[in-house]
Amino acid sequence: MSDARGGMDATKSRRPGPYLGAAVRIDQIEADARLAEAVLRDCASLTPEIDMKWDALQPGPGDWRTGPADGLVAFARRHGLEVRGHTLLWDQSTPAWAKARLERAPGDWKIVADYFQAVLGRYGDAVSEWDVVNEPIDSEAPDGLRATVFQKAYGPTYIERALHEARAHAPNARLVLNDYGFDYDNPVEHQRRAAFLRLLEQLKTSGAPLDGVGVQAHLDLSKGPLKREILAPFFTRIADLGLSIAITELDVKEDGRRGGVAERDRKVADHVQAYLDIALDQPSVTGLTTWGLSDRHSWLQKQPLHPSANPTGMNRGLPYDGALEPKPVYWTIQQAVSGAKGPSTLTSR
Ligand code: 9MR
Repeated sequence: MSDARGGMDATKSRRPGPYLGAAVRIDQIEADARLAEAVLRDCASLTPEIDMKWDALQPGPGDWRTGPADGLVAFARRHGLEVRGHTLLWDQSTPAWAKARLERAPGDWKIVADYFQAVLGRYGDAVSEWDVVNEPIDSEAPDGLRATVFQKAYGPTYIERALHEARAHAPNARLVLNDYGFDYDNPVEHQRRAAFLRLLEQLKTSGAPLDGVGVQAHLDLSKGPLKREILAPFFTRIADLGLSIAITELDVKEDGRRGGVAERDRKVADHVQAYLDIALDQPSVTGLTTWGLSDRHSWLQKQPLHPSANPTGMNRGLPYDGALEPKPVYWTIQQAVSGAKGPSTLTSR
């Protein structure tokens, strides 16, 4: 493995900075040489956007489809990149057959144990960090925990059990809980932060093998300014528990999508700058992953628009535009992570 912490150009680093990574799909990398070039130029870490989810790996009980995940892992290995394993347990990516079993036989842990054994057995050496549970928080639930199929089958201790199970099969990987909605100053996100911190404290107190957290950071220009007084203490509380923090799914949803492209791109870049100014001040932040590289592949293109938004064209919330040209936010991210100063300093890894 390369030194992931060196980022794209370690010689320009202000300090050994956090790694830079992106969510990718191997079919898109293979189909598009410019995307592959961008991945290799910018990334020290890859997250499979889809291919390591349970419904992708095992759509039927005996039906394993590991081709794409194997391909991604092989690509990462070939180029000395880290892989973030995303994700072992996520309600939304649990295949229907597994959900049915969990509902039929609540309390029977074997289905999770078998799945972890198979996946961690296959990818254990290749993956440095696992999102063991994805999106466990629900601000509206009385205990702050989402009523997932796992919560219903096993009760709230499913998270702790999942961490122990993961540790048994992946002794060296960093084990992480990953969630969204921690970024803004509004009542829902305030409750989400509080519920997440409560969960982390409980897990540390009970001795669960939790190494870090993933803060997704799906930013949204309509949700108002990012506030240091809100975000910095949140990161500090996590760090004080001895946990590392990875920013795992950074992107920006635009609000109006109106005005010229330059103006829109500046707003996106300024928002990310504000976020990274706060987040990267926290030394426990180990890495920064964007949820895709090019707007062309962004999940946000399929999301409902804000009511006032211009319905034509793309959301411009990732480092590269739809034609794989870097935008201002690309340089904001490069500079924040590695100290690079602008287009003239772009160098290959
Ligand atoms: O971007 C991903 C999209 O292409 C998939 O259809 C979807 C379901 O697998 O997952 C999206 O990624 C999500 C990630 O796994 C967890 N956090 C929210 C991301 C955006 O929905």
